[in-house]
Amino acid sequence: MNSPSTTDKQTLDAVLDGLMRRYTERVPDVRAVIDAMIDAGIIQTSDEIENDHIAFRTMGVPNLGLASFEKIFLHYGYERRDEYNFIEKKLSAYWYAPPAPEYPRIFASELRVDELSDEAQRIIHNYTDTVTSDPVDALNLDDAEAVDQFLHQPLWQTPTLADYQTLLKESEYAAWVIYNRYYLNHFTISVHNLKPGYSTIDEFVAFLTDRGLRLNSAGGTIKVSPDGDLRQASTVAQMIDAEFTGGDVFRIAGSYVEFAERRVLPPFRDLPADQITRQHRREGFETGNADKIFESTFTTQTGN
Ligand code: OOG
Ligand code: NI
Repeated sequence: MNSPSTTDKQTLDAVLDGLMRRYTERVPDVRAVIDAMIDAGIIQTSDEIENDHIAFRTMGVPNLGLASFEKIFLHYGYERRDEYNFIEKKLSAYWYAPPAPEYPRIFASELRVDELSDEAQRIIHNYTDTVTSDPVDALNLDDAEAVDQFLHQPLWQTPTLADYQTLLKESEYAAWVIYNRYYLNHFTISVHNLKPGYSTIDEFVAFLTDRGLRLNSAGGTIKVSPDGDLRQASTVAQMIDAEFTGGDVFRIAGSYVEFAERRVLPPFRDLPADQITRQHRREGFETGNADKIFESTFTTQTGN
């Protein structure tokens, strides 16, 4: 890990705050989960929550996609790590390690647009072709306000409902990105450091279910990596009233909340609990888990 300068940290803090603020406003489940945790005495304030990772989705076309998007966080000292491939969903993803352990990891994915049908490609390019140079190159990445604006601005024209629905039939991911763009897709509550009774994903999922939260059931509620050490669950995305070009308003999937348990790796299992830190636990992500977590925004889960 390289150590970021104080100014880089201040900029990153401000960018992350801006993302979390808008995300909390548009995803009522964030507040619902935090309030339930406070009510149950698991935490006193939301500051105690450890954010395992945040996630973004991108459109893989020239001037956009991961090659453009990742420059923002690489600038703040994030480092690109493993690649993941989702053949059926036509997605590629990487995770990025943070510049210091108090920051969340990033999971960022990209739709391989050139693998879609001609019609879907035509629709996507109709919007994205208006971006004729990499917009991140034009950004002053040391200006937190400019970056915050960028992440929440329309990168292309708001789609029509007809285009959204055509994309939805072929790629739910494409439909999500054409409307939601770089809005934070989810943040992730680490459960393994919570107090006894809530520190395994099974216990935490039981708690959430008890409190009436609706969880993604694709492939089973709890997604477990083959090594058994990365265990994840997520809420079903909340619906937002989206306004389309032409004035149509339609309820579409917004963002969701994820929960992760990273188990202590076999060589460190005998270490006393107070000596366990992030580097003793399972790192990275898992294709099989992620494949199902993507579906948190899909109509098969939202039911809309
Ligand atoms: C990302 C889904 C994958 C994880 O932790 O494996 C994921 C998305 O829905 O964009 O978040
Ligand atoms: Ni995730």
